[in-house]
Amino acid sequence: MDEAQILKIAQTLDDARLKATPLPQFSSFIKDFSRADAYHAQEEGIKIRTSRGEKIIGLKMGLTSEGKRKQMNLDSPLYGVLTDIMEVPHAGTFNLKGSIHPKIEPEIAFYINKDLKGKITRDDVLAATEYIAPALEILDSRYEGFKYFSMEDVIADNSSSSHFIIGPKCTNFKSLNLLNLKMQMKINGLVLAEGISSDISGDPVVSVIQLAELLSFRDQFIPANTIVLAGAATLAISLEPNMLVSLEVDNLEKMSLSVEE
Ligand code: 0L1
Ligand code: MG
Repeated sequence: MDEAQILKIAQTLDDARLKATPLPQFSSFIKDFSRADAYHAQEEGIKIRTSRGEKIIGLKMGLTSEGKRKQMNLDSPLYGVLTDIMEVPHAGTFNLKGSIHPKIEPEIAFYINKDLKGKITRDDVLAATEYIAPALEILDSRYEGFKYFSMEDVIADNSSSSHFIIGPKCTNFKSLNLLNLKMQMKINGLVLAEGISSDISGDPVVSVIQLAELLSFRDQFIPANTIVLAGAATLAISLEPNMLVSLEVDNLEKMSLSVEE
């Protein structure tokens, strides 16, 4: 695919996001849309956003749970980029205006304070982590129907990222078994999604290792001072007005978000 087509995809997705108007999937009419083209389009989309003044502050891993991959009929983890305006404060309010079909999912975030490049180990990730935190990711696909798209469509659409919320920080995470943290997301007090931290790629730390590896295929890395959303432990739930979403993760402080119209 040539540069002009890639820029057009990035621009079209950016317009769809700003106008909250969904699009048909590009892969339904472009036959040679490769994974490399898709990450290139994602990168161009982020350049459009940073040219307007947004700052890159993080990265997200997506499709990290087996259930989620089956739900979306997609085959492997992917990544996206987080900017400052995507962050909603913990215990704050998310306004649904401007979203197309938003969903929310429970995650664990890592704050990485040293560069992580290429093939890294679990110990490398832990040594580079300043804190972990419970996190909520709000997804919003810019495609019609929010399902059955190809990996390339999703990657170009910045892996369906919309907003994210980082809960209270935990700096003494080294004493925790990060494979065995129960995660419960409640909506208006009812548990609607429940999993365990190992539902995130077998181990949320492995998800960070996979992110460094995916980035290395594009000669990139996880830079110091980056928030990493390691991925969801459960399926995502559609957001509706007047929801109070809370997330409880074993040994971490509870977090919440109010949703309004
Ligand atoms: O963060 C995620 O797991 C989302 C990845 C993209 C698939 C989707 O839109 O649900
Ligand atoms: Mg996610």
